[in-house]
Amino acid sequence: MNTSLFEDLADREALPQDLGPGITVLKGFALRDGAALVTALFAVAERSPFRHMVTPGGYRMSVAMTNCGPFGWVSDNKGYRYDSFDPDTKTRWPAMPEVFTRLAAEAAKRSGFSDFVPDACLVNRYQAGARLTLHQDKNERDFTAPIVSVSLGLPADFQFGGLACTDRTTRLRVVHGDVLVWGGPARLRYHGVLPLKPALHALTGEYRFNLTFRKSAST
Ligand code: MD3
Ligand code: FE
Repeated sequence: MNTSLFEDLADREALPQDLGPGITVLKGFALRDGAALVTALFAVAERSPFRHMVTPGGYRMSVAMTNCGPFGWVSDNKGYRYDSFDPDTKTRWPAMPEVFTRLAAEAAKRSGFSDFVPDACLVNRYQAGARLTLHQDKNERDFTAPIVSVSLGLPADFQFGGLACTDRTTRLRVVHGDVLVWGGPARLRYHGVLPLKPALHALTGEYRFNLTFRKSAST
């Protein structure tokens, strides 16, 4: 039994309903598969290496990225988009590992999205200081599908805003194995990741990785 008012208040911070409708936090959902997911993502990065993409405005992103699956998210001086080819290797992105697809579908199902079939998985790699400024994920053609995020390695703090970039934001600490699903009314909410704090993780060393599973194409 939790008898302390302060503990109750502190615990409320982590409850999914506090983040608003359409957001499901599955603490530790990927823990059992953690090592397999990390091994699979290293294999993906061997074929399509991590790179720091450049924003249309000319800034080098602090987060390094790669992709797997039929489509990959890319950014360059021409804009943001999904492409079936890796611009660096000029070949198709590596296939989505089976352990990725299965985990994403299970997490979506648990969150009320019964047949989520992602066609893109963006793999983000953070090292100390790397961050993602507040943004919306709106390059996908189908906003009825959710996005599933899997955190691996070092912890990070997510920033959640509203549907307008000026809406106030709240924070959520995510650790290795945490899975977040956002869809429906939350699908276009602004979000970001605060600068990674330096530390070491047993499986990933100095890095945090995030997998985001998306349905980029319609039908
Ligand atoms: C959406 N990546 O790649 S989603 C991205 O940790 C991206 O690398 C994050 O945002 C990362 O586009 C994982 C984080 C997130 C957090 C809260 C949200 C997305 C959200 C709240 C509402 C909608
Ligand atoms: Fe995003």
